[in-house]
Amino acid sequence: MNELQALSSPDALIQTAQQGAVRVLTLNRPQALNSFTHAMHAELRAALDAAAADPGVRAVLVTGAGRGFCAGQDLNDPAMAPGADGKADIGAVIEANYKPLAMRIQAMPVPVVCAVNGVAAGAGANFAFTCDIVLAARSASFIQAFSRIGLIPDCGGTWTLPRLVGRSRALALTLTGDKLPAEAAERMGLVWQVVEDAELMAQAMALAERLAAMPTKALVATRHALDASQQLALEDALGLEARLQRELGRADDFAEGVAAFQQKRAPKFTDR
Ligand code: T3D
Repeated sequence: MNELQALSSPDALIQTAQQGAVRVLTLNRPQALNSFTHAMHAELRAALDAAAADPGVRAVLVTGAGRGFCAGQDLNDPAMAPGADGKADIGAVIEANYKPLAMRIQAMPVPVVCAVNGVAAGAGANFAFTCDIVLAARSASFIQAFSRIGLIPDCGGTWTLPRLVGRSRALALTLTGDKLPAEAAERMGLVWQVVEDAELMAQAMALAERLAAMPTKALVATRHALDASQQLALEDALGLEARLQRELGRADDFAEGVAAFQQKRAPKFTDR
C-alpha cells in the first residue's frame, strides 16, 4: 500500500503530494472556498507542468481543501482591480489564467481525475469539467455563477457544457446560474459518479491508481480522439483513429498488453 507523501509546504496555495504514481493537487485557499487568485493560478500551472514532466506520475488527482472545491475567480483579487480607465480587464485575466489552465488540462500526458469535495462555482465548476473523470461528494454542488455577475461562462465552459449535457441544458444552467446538486449533475452526465462524502478521497484515489496502472498513452490518445471528433466529419475521425492506432500499435504497451493476455498474467504498462 502506497503512502501519501507531501511535496509542498503546508502554506502552498496548491498542495502537492504523491501516492505511488498518482500526483495529488489540492487547491488550498479554504477560507475563500479555494477561489482562484493570480498567485494560485501560477502555482497550479507550475504544479501541472511538474506533474506532466515527471515520468513517475501516471495520473493526477485534483481536489479542494476544506468545505468547498473552488468558488471560481476570487472577486477580491487585486488582478480584478480597475485599470486606468476605471474598468477591470477581465479579458486579460482569462488570457493569462483560465485559457492556459483549460488548455493544460486538455493536453496533460496522463489522465486527470477530479474529486469535487464541495461547492464548485463559476470557473471552479468549469475547471472540474475539463478533467477526464469527475467524482463528486454527495454534498457537492455546481453553480454557473457567471450570469449572476454579468459574465459568460469561461475556463472552457462554453465548449465543455454543451458537449457534456447538450445545448438546452447548458443554456438553462448558465442563464439561470441555479445551484445544481451533485446527484442532478450525475443524472445529467456532468459528473461520472456521486459518492458519499466520507468516501470521496478514497474512491477518487482508487480510481486514479487504477488509471495509473493502465496504458497511459492509449488513455491520453483516447481523450484526444474523443475531443477532436467533435469537429471532424466521420471520414476524418476514422482517419484519426487509424493514425493513433498505428502509433499505439508500435508502442511497448500494446505488445505488453497482448503478451499479458496470451500468458494469462496481469500486464505491466510502462509507456507514458
Ligand atoms: O477575472 C474574472 O472575473 C474572470 C473570471 C471569471 C471566472 C469566474 O469564476 S466568475 C464567478 C466568480 N465566482 C462567483 O461569483 C461565486 C461567488 N461565491 C458565491 O456565490 C458563494 O460563495 C458560493 C455559492 C460559492 C458558496 O456560498 P456559501 O454560502 O456556501 O459560502 P460563502 O459564505 O458565500 O463564502 C465563504 C467565504 O468564501 C466568504 O468569505 P468570508 O465572508 O467568510 O470572509 C466568501 O466571501 C468567500 N468567497 C466565496 N466565493 C468567493 C469568495 N471570496 C472571493 N471570491 C469568490 N469567488
